[in-house]
Order: sequence, then structure tokens, then C-alpha cells
Amino acid sequence: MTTKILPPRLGSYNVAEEWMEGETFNWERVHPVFTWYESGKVNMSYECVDRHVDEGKGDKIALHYFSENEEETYTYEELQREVNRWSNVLKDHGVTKGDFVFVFLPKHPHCHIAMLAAIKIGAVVGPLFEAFMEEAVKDRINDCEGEFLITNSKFLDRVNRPEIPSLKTVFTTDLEASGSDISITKEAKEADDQAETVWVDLDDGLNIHYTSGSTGKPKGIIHAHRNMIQQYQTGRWVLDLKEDDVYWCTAHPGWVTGTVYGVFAPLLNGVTTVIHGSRFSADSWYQVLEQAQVSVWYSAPTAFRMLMANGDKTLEKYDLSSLRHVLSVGEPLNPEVIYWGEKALDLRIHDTWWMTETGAQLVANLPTRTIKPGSMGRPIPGIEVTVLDEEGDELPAGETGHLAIKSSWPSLMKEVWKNEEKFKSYFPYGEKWYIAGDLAYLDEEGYVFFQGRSDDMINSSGERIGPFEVESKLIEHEAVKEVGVIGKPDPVRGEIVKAFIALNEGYEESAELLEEIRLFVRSGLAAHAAPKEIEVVDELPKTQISGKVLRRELKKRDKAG
Ligand code: 6R9
Repeated sequence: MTTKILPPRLGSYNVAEEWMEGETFNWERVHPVFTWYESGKVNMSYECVDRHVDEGKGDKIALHYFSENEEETYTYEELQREVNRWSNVLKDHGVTKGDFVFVFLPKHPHCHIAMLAAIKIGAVVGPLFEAFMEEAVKDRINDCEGEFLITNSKFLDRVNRPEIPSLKTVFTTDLEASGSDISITKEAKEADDQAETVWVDLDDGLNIHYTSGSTGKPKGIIHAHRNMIQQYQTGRWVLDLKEDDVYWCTAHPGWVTGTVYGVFAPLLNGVTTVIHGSRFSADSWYQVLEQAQVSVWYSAPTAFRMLMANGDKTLEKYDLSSLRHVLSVGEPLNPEVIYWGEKALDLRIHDTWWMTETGAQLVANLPTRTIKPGSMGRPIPGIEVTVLDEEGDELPAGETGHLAIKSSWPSLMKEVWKNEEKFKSYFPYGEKWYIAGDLAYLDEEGYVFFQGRSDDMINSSGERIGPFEVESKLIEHEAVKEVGVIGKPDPVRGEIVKAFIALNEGYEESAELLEEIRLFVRSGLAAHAAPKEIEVVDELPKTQISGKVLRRELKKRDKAG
């Protein structure tokens, strides 16, 4: 396919009015937007909710929730009162500044409220992905010895309490709680709708998200309140959020995108956020876009590919004329998808690039820039990007190497929980350059072309999956002797998880056994981590010295076979 470039479309964009291409940009320019600029005191929850009420925008719709049979809205003032009530309940039960509060809830206003309530009283919120199973939940809470969890009775089945000894208090969103658990919704009804904001420092902890690495268990990436500088500003310039926008980010807050661009950025910008509770189907998604009159939509390549594969027939049933700006994140955005967007939606799909660790977007196609399909765009104002070789020297345009970002920027992670060494590993060539772990090249104009990961990480439907975590689970199965897990290219999901296994003596390969093994991972870790393909081999290729499974070799074999 020949790639054709897509020039910007006419429109009045925030970034065009506030910044000139080529002009240097200092993040300090953003500081006066926030209350702390004068008071010196900061709280993300205050800036997301209370500030808008204080500024007279309390009647504006903050959240618009849809599911199959429910629809619910909260104005900023209603959201404020609810957040206050919940934060009072949390406080009454001992949550204080710096405590970890895990939130394990489906896409629902309760999830937003729980997060904002915990943050309001200075706690560090840990949103857990809704698809996590027992093991994934346990590992994360145990890693930071979390004492508090907000969940519901349905998800509680996946919380193995005896194995999470630090867990002191479980709040559920059901009106009746069992045993010593606390119904946060019931107590909130009785609680005061006024609450004190706990003011913290810009550098104090705000949220924790676990990301998979290629070795070891997932690492806890901790972010600070200062992130709001970049999250607000990218919401304004990259998402182009304006006062009257209705904005929908399809990600669950358990993925960093769902927290940063599903909760914080839209609320910081004072727009209406759509929350959609049901599972993906082309019909239900188009229906949300139509019914909620979504104007700005942030989703992922897998979703766009599924809509594309669904065909135009479904699309034609809906009126999507409210839509004006569409963005994508999480995995490579195929040029075909961009061309589909042009045809089907009559809009450009704007790719954006960032990571859990970076806290906000760094490379993007701004609405005012030409899109080169196949490229993620260029660094946003205030960000400098280059490509380094193995020695840490900058490479010329066109040559692939390690994608590097000049440090620092406002939303860079604060720390890796209890793992200073891991934090340092992002800066192998010194403090100047943050190394993303992605391979890329730049063209003459500075457009960034993603070329893959430099490690063994798997990216399936935008989900970062560490092969090690899947391997560790597989090896627990009694039939499995040895295992190696890789990402296999897939037209819809980007990659799928593929496992190579050697069986223990006494076990024979059969469809039933492989299905049992797959379900073992599915029910232990998460559906997206379960191998879609399992291949039984006699032996796995290993390194001579350390006996590590050679995933690269497995990849090669997989291609050849
Ligand atoms: C926000 C998020 C980060 C990794 C990143 C890269 C991949 C993200 C991408 C992309 C190609 C894009 N990635 N955006 N690859 N094009 N536009 O995704 O965070 O889950 O931590 O993943 O995802 O490999 O290093 P996270």
C-alpha cells in the first residue's frame, strides 16, 4: 500500500491559538491554571472536581454513564458531594495520607468516585483492571502491602483474602456488605457531603499502576500530583478538549490510559466524560457515540480494527455527526485503520504515544499537524525525543534504535515502588535520556516511526503482557515441565500470547489438556494473558550459561513453522 499523508483539517484548535509550531514551550507556562499556583497547596481531586464548582460550573454534567439498561448523570456539584461523602467514609475507617487504596470496580461512576475520594484525602489510589483474576489482584496488593480495597460483591470472588494478609478493610459498593466489610454506598448516604481536602505537595504520591516487565513480577509505577500539569495540557492540546465537549475514553482505569485520560485529563479540563459499562460490540459502541453525542473520542487500534472488520452496514445505522476529534493509543495504528477512519468517520484518527511510566502523552499527532500514516506523530510541545544506538549515541534520521526522551517532564513517574534499581534501568546512558524500551526511527522532519519493543514484552490489544508472568502461571500446572511465552503477530489484536510447553512425564498432548491449561491461566491471571495458542514441544531452546529460555529463538521458529 502506498501511504498518503493527511494534512490537518480546518478547525479552531486550542493548540493553534495558544502555541506556534517551532516555538519553545516551558511547562511552567501551565502552572497559573491551577489553584496551587497561588496557594502552594495541591490536590488532584480538588482540581478535577471542586475547582469547577468554585468557579461556578457546578451545574455542568461531569459524568454521563451508560450500560445496557441504565443511564445516569452527575453534575460537577453532584460529583463533588458524592466524592465528599465517600471520602468521609474512608476517613472514618482510618484511611490517611499516603495509604494505598486499591479500587477494583467495573467501568461505572463508582469507580471514578472511589478514586477521587481516596485522592481527596491524600491516599495513593491503585486502580485494578476489571479483568484481573485472583493471582493478579493478590500480587499487586501484596507488593505494596495494601490495607484498603474498594470493590463490589461480584469482584470480591477474585480477592483471596487469606493470601493478602495486609488487607485490613474491604469496602463494597453494594448496599449490603457481609461480615466485617463496609458498605461504602450505605455509609455514604449518611455521611456529610462537605469534606476537607487534604493538601499535599506536588511530589506526593497520587496513583500506582503495575506494569509488566520482561522479567520478574509486575512493577508498581508511582505517580505524583504534579502530573496534572501535563495531563491537563495534553487534554487541552492533544485531545483538544473544549468547554462544551462530550468526551469518551474507552479504557478502564486499571489501564493507565483509563486513569489519566479517562478520569483526570477530562475532569481537569471541565468537560463531560462518558462512561460506558458494557462489553465491546460495534452496535453498542456506535450507539454510545450517537446517544451521548460524543465529540472527542479516545480509543485503541484493536477497537478500531474490530469496528472496521464489522463493516459499514452497522455504521450506517448511526448518526455520528457530533464526533469531531478521534485519537488512538496503546499499540501501532495501522495505516489501513487511518484510511478507514477517513472514509467511514470522515475524520483523521490521531495516534498518540506514551507509557505507564511517562504519565502522559509525549509523542502525538496534534490536530494542527500533517499525519503520516505509519508514524505516531512528533514530540508534543515541551518534549524532546531522539533515537540512540547501543552505546547511547544519537542516530541520524532513518536509523532504528532505542527511542529516548530527554528528561525530565512533569508527569514522569516518581518512583518504582521499592525498586530503585528498576527506576535507574530506564536511564542506562545517564540522567539525560529516558529509555522507553521501544525501538523506533525518526524521519527528517522528526516524525517517530515505531518499530517494536526492544524486550520480550507482548502487546495484545494494547495490553502490555509480561511473558514471565504468564510463564510463571503455566509452570504451576502439574502437566507443564517447561515453558516459553512469546507474542505472535495477529491482524486484529496486534499480537496474541503464544505458549510453547514441554510436558511432564505421564502427560499426553490432547485438546482437552491444552484447553485445561489455557483456562488455568485465564482463571488465575486474566483473560487477556491466557495463551490463545499452545504448542507442545519436546524441549525448549535455552541459553548455555544461565539456562534462560530463548524467547527470541521461539519467535524465529514460530515464523519459520
Ligand atoms: C499508554 C500505554 C506502553 C507501551 C509502549 C509501546 C506501546 C503505546 C503506542 C504504542 C505503538 C503507539 N505503545 N502507544 N506502540 N504506537 N501509539 O499504552 O501504556 O500500557 O504502559 O504501554 O505500549 O510499546 O512502550 P502502557
